Amino acid sequence: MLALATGHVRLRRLPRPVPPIRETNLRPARLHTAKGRIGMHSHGVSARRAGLALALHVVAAAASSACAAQPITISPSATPDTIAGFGAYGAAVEWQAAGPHWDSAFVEQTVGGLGLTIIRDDIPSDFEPVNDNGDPNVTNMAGFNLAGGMSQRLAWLAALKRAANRHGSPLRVVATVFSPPAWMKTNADTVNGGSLRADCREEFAEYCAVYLRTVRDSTGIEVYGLSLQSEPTRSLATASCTYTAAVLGQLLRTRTCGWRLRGWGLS
Ligand SMILES: [Ca+2]
Ligand SMILES: [Ca+2]
Repeated sequence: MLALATGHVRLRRLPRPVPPIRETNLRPARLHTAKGRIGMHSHGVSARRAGLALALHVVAAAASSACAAQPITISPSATPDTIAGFGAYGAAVEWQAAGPHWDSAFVEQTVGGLGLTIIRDDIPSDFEPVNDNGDPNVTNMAGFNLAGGMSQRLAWLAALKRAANRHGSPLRVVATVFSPPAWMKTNADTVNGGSLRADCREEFAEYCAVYLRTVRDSTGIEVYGLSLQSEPTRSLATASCTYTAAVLGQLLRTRTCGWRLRGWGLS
């Protein structure tokens, strides 16, 4: 696995055999395509794919970078590590912006062209805009918002899965919470940090579990992994929520999602 924590990435076709690829000066990456760009996160890089050889070149970062350059050499002929896949986060347009966020050409480009096998989605904060009912153990689907951002995500994930099937590729979906719904938080907002209310942990579990079940039932995708919070120590002007290590540990040990998902036939 190669963690692309830093660097701008540019793709180009290479003649075979693919020479070693050298990457330097890694910075927060954007993967640019003809249809848009995709934020890069810690995912593996597959430098070769049937009929298509791709190389990732990191454009030299600004000299003012606070991170010391750490050259990495990748040799496609040696496989000391298992590469789990090649992944990215987001669609052609950021979910927070006005859509449309993707089209069939973009999906084909990412799955068929780039060989994407891992995708990260975030659970929209407006998925449960108000509490569905007073019982986190009984779900009222009428209280969940399947329109708007969620409908676009579901259509996009379904299109990714169809493309992966067409190309005979695996597809792993990982989900992340950027912020619980505002009504679950101490600051009653999805932005500017705040924390999950202690009395809403079971409600939060319901919110996550219903998302996972909805994705499965709508697209056939069983989400591979769930992150309960992206960047849990950072309060941002964008969607965010802060946790101490102790509280996040308590949340993990609380009856969060696992017990409910097993009851719904999810693992
Ligand atoms: Ca609820
Ligand atoms: Ca409920």
